[in-house]
Amino acid sequence: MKTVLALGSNLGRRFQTLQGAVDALFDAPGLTFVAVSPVYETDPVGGPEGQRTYLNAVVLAETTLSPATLLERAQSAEAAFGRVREERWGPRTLDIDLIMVGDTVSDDPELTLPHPLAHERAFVLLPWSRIDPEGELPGKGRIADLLAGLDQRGVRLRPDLKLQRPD
Ligand code: PH2
Ligand code: MG
Ligand code: MG
Repeated sequence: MKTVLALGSNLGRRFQTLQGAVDALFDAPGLTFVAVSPVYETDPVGGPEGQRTYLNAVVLAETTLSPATLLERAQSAEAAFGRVREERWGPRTLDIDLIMVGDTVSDDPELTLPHPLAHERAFVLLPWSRIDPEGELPGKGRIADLLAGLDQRGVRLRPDLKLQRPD
């Protein structure tokens, strides 16, 4: 199945953390790397005033894992980078969100798929569109069409930062 994961960091060594997340995600069987997006510097959406900007990127992969197992993989990578779950939408060293897993549609509160906010987040859709221009969010439509309706001013390309494929 095709899967799309979104990475974000706004605490600590943000770029190094994103590269570490890419490496950690593919460190075990069941997930095969396809592409990683450019890195974007993005204004924080929600959360407390005055938090730092995020670095965001998107990873495209193929998987044989169930959504629940993929979520565990993502959460262990978050834990490896010192993520402490505190305030909702507050600052974090590393956030890894499952955006879609194949055509799975689920309203399980532990793992809603596709991600319930992805269709309105330019910091997810813009990086994603760069590596998967024909991509679609199951039940929501083509990412290019979704992006056309969004304000993208808070999402700025960082051409000086390039993530490498996993080692
Ligand atoms: N993640 C959030 C809340 N707000 N804002 C930006 N710019 N980037 C994020 O990754 C992000 C956010 C919750 O996970
Ligand atoms: Mg998130
Ligand atoms: Mg998350």
